[in-house]
Order: sequence, then C-alpha cells, then structure tokens
Amino acid sequence: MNQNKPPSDQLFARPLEQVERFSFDEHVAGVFADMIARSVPGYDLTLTMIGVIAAHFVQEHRRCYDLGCSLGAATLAMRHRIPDSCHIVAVDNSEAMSRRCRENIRQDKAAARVDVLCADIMDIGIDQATMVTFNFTLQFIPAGQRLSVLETIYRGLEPGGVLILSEKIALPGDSEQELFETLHHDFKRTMGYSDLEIAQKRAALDQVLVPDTTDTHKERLHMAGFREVYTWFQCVNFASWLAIK
Ligand code: GEK
Repeated sequence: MNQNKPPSDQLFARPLEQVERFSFDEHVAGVFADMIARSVPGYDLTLTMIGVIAAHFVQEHRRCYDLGCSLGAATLAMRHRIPDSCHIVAVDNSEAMSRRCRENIRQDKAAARVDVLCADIMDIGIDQATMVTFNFTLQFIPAGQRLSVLETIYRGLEPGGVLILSEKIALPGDSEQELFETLHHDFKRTMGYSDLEIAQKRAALDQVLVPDTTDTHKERLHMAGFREVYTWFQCVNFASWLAIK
C-alpha cells in the first residue's frame, strides 16, 4: 500500500440537503483507507490476522480469494505472508475500488500473482481455493443471497481450506444492541468524526449495510457446509470468524 498518509474522509462533514444512499463510488474510494480505519474498531487487527492465518494455512502453489477487496488491504496482507508461487484473485464490483486496488498491487513488491476482477461476487466462480477472505463485505450482499454466496465459497474451497468472514454484527438483545451501538459511535467520535458525520453516514448506510447476529452467521456457515466455525475476534459490534471446510 501507499506509505503516505491516506486522504482524510470528510464526505459527511458538511450538512447535506439530502443524504444519498451510500455507494462505493469515486469519492468513497478516494478516502476509503482513512474511512474504514476510523469507522471499524479492530480493522487493522483483522488485516494483521488475515496475514497470520494465511501464513498458517496457505502452502506453495495454492489459490486465495479476497471478496470485496476495496483497495486491496486484505489482498496485500495475504500476499505478504504466502509463498511466491501462490495466486490471489481479488474481486470488487466497484470500478473506482478495483482500479485503485490494481494500482496498489502494482506498487507492491511482493511476488505472488494477483488478478483484480471488477465483478459481482454473486457472479464469479470460486475454484481450488485454500483461503477465502470476506472482510466486511457479506453485509452488503442482499440477505436472500448470502447463503448461496457462502455455498459457492464452500464448494470452491479445497478440503481443509479456510474462510475468514468479518462483519458488523447485530446484537441479540435490545440493551446490548443499544450499548454496543453507542460505544461504536463513541469510538468514531474518538477517531475524530463529528456527530453530524456519524448521523449522515448512518443514514446513507441504512438498508445498504444490513448486519446479522453472530448466531445467524454461524448457523448460515454451518448450513453452507463448514464443519468448524470459530469466533476469533469481536470488538463491540464487529466480529470475525474462521470457518474451516
Ligand atoms: C478491506 N475487504 O479493506 N460484489 C463485489 N464487491 C462488492 C459487492 C458485490 N456484490 N458488494 C459490495 N462490494 C475490504 C473492505 S468494504 C467494507 C471491504 C466496508 C464491495 C464494495 O465495492 C466495497 O469495496 C467492499 O465490498 C466493502 O479489508 O466499506 O465496510
């Protein structure tokens, strides 16, 4: 990744007459590194652990996927920890994201081959995968399609292959939901966002990012076929699971 400080996210800083539905357009892609780091508690840790998990599971000549790759942060986390003979397929349906991702990969010096596809996750094939990273992206897939996407991933993994699934989560109880949401907003304030920015971004994401509970995620992973599903991370209303075929 570019070593310079990423452009700072000011997209929701001014009062907007009408808050548009959130999309991963040119404006978002331009500030995305700063946006996600200041919005998702534990995001950097998920990247570090994706590298650690890749180093543990991925051997010579294996294939990895990064679904919803955005600027390629998880792709690079894997690329820096897998053998040079491996191959990563990075997928994002935002033209602005995939173009920037390609550029970030081009500037990176690691050797493993990376193909960046500008495509919908629901349309691609997954084949002979040892590791699939799905870092904060299933939450944007329509609820009715989520199981079928996980089934496609399961079928495309080699036996013993792993899926890392990270998501914003809904909490099962009202008081827990309210507390964790408040703490998440407090985190965003601590990271420099104003109340206006938090409120406008939240309105933009309404019905776009739709979180499920941990129980729903785990049940769905089992329904897709995964035999082992471990929660390796949770920080307030964000969690990540390691699912093994
Ligand atoms: C990271 N994983 O930095 N098909 C392909 N891409 C999609 C789809 C879809 N159906 N829906 C959304 N996206 C990254 C962060 S961001 C998470 C992932 C966030 C893409 C979308 O264009 C965006 O780039 C990404 O998924 C979600 O580790 O913004 O909270």
